[in-house]
Amino acid sequence: MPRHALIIVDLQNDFVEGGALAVSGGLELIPLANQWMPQFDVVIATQDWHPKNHQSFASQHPGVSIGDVFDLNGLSQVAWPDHCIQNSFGAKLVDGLNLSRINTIIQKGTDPEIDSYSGFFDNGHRKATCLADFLRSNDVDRVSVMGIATDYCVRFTALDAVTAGFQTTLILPGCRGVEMQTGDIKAAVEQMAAAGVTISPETP
Ligand code: VGL
Ligand code: ZN
Repeated sequence: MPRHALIIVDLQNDFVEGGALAVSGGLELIPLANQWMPQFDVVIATQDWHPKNHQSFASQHPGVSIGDVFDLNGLSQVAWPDHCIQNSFGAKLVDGLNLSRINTIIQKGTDPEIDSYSGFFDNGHRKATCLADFLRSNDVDRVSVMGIATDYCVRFTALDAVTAGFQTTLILPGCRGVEMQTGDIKAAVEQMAAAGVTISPETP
């Protein structure tokens, strides 16, 4: 029987209230994730997992400020505050998330020279993580995506999922975005819809 996976994107301390790159409403997703996990055959969590010299950090580039866009090894890169540094508190999955229901954790963003918003590939689509292989070897044909941030990691994870051939749903009430510019979240949702992602306003 083909199976349905829940992909929980980057529910980590640095992305929720009080974190280095806090996204408004992030903490609200913890009870939702816990409530929804039992309804899926397979549950995956992604984890942004940067070395402390990650080149997406504004701190690594004199003269670059947080939010600036610069060229990183040929790719357009947003400069972020230091966040999700490997083994730090900020990189931990949020307290209260029911880890016992999570089948595997996919770490990404480990190469200091390239960012990795998607749980499937780095931003240059140069290297794949284990996520697609994990899903296929578990007979998954459908994925539903929730988490942080709608306009960054959720967006690129859902786009890569649908491109990889998985029937992909975005659980809208389970997502929160950065909204660096007004309209970013709306544009991200429209891009996912145009790519074939089903946008669900309902809870699963
Ligand atoms: C993310 C910015 C930088 C995310 C990760 O999880 O959406 N955003 N790193
Ligand atoms: Zn990051």
